[in-house]
Amino acid sequence: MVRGGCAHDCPDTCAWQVEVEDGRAVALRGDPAHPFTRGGLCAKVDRYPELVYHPDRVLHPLRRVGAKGEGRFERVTWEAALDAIAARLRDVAARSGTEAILPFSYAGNMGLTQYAGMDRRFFARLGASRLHRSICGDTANAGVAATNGTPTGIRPEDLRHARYIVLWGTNTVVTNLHLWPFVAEARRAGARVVVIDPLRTRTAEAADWHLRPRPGTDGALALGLMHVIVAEGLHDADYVARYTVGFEALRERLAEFPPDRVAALTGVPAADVIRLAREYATTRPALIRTLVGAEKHAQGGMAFRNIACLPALVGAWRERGGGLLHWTRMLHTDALDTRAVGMPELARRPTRTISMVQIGRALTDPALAPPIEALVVYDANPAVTAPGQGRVLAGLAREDLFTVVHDMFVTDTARYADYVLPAASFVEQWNLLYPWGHTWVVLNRPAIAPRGEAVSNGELFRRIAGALGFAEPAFQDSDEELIRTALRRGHPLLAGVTWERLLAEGWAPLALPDDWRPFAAGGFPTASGRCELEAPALAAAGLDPLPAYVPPPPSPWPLTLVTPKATPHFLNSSYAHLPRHRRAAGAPVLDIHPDDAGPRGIRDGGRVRVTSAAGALTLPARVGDRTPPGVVSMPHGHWSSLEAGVSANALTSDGLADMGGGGDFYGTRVEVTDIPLPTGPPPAGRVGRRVG
Ligand SMILES: Nc1nc2c(c(=O)[nH]1)N[C@H]1C(S)=C(S)[C@@H](COP(=O)(O)OP(=O)(O)OC[C@H]3O[C@@H](n4cnc5c(=O)[nH]c(N)nc54)[C@H](O)[C@@H]3O)O[C@H]1N2
Ligand SMILES: Nc1nc2c(c(=O)[nH]1)N[C@H]1C(S)=C(S)[C@@H](COP(=O)(O)OP(=O)(O)OC[C@H]3O[C@@H](n4cnc5c(=O)[nH]c(N)nc54)[C@H](O)[C@@H]3O)O[C@H]1N2
Ligand SMILES: [Mo]
Repeated sequence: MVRGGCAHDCPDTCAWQVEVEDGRAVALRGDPAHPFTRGGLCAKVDRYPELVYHPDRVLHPLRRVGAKGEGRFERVTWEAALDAIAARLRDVAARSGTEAILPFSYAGNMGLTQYAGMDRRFFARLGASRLHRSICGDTANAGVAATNGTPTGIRPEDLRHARYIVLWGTNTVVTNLHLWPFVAEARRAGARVVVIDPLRTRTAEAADWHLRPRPGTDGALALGLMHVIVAEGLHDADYVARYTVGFEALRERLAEFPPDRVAALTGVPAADVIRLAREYATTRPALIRTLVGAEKHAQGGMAFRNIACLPALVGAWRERGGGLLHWTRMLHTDALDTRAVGMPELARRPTRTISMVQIGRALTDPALAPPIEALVVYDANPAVTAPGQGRVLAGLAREDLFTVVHDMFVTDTARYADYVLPAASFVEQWNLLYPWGHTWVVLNRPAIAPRGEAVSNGELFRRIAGALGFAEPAFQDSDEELIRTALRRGHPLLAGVTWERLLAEGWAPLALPDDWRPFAAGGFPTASGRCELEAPALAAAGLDPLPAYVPPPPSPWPLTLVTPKATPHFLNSSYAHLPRHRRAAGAPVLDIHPDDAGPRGIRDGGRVRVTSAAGALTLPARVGDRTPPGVVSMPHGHWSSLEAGVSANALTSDGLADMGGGGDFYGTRVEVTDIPLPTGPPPAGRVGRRVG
């Protein structure tokens, strides 16, 4: 048995144990002793050896022999691949400068060692363009931090103490499974569970009460709640006076958001706004749980900024289990020596930054100087996961673009690669996991040797650095050494979190006090040291310093498309190509409300055409109340190559949110039209084609 943990981009970061027989990983189970994940794994990874030994795994370097996108490759040696890659990178650098080279990575592997280690050292030293890795969480975090100075809220286990739980734009049962037992525990003790989500998700179905704002209107809903709380004197005047700034200015702003107007803006009935405000303000401890659902909108940052004002207004931070539960990663990055791991000082000069959300634009922008001529993709599958897929694919198809993809499979992105390099699976590599959904550091140690010629991200960039002749000792550190480096800083939160303990036990908690209430008595890490109901720093960034919501301009497209993580069987686009997972998830369908289906002549099960400014696709409709009127939805993650182009991002907008550099793609505007069934005689072409 070898101890490890899951490096997927997921708040749960499960600790697991791998059973190994004759050098083969035969089974995987959750570590029952781990206090947060408690022995459970999810439907994605509970049979992880299926992925490790999958016949489609890339086990050797591949060179493209077909057209871009076609997916035809031949096997080459590592030496040949590295020589060719080094030669091409040198060539691009000589012709157009090193900024013509762009890394594209996200959190396919989100352990510190493999997410932001040797790769960061390599691209800093190379002088490549930087990637703004902002597709997930940055907008939400910027919004929460605008109010509280940090995205960090309470410890997730303390949710069990809450008696009023608002799951705001998060589908806990599907996306954050291991938090659900804590919700259930609180509920057994009498907690009420409220879900705020336009869609009727599995989590909404499991809640006591489901409120359905129109997508992108949470900022207005939060203002409406604050209006009622202050108008009825339900706020905690003592907490507000001691630990916040800007209450009087906020009160004036709230006058603009009475329940009737908020109902008109959000679609949530005024009576429900009032009731939620009263229940939230008068039940203790009251907890709001957010992740990222409400961020992917034009005003997503402001929505989180507004939501984050609520706990301070009612003094919810005072009680254990009260406040905001949002993000724990910052505690880990504060504690670990992430700088010593990534070594940003290897960069000799500043270089430009490209937004990952707008990678399609960057790859196709004729005005971008220098253009991106070489792209190195790892830990990501942007052909499926980046918004505005049409432009992304057009960019990847450019004949003058040199693309290297490091992955375990020939993904839809890898189909466009000049070289595909084999990546190690989680059970084949070292990693230090620093979760964004709990406060336990988890060590992953390799259980088996990498299959074939697969290598970890760390080893990949050591090899490319070697091929380019980078002589700095920074490029000699092993993956294990990077882990020891991260732990070396002596930060108080790492008291007891040692390499030796992690090796022996697999995981260890950040050293937080047992009864940890971060803002029970103020102490917000803002400029003022208080919770900033009015935030002057926002004004400096050209944003409203007060909680705000501005109705969006009218759109020519009548419906809003939300494309969430809807199945427990996919992790973004990962697993969406494995037959068992694909079958379990089912083929994509478009959820549409009868009020929208009826006038369009759309029937349940009938095929529909969905069109947006970015693209169009055809799929079956499911008519019902999973979406409210005006909103349609299809799941995210399906591969275009496997689903005849039915991949959510074919439709999505690649605009930016107001803060943090995230996207606005959950607010994509679309139209849906019925595709009539063929009727009458068969088409002329087929008539008379009888043989004989
Ligand atoms: N099974 C599974 N689990 C996953 C993932 C996965 O792909 N599959 N992905 C992982 C990743 S990368 C992440 S970031 C997390 C994300 O975890 P979540 O944030 O929980 O997931 P999302 O599906 O992005 O969004 C949650 C909900 O927000 C709703 N939503 C959309 N727009 C709005 C809005 O304007 N207001 C409100 N109130 N709600 C809105 C959507 O309908 C959706 O149900 O999940 C992680 N866990
Ligand atoms: N429409 C729509 N678009 C979305 C979202 C949505 O809900 N709707 N969600 C957004 C969010 S929140 C996120 S986080 C992004 C996620 O977008 P991505 O980060 O692109 O996520 P994945 O699709 O999981 O792709 C990760 C890839 O990394 C590979 N991988 C895994 N481990 C390793 C490793 O150790 N090394 C290397 N080199 N590769 C590895 C996997 O095989 C997989 O192909 O998608 C975003 N896009
Ligand atoms: Mo994400």
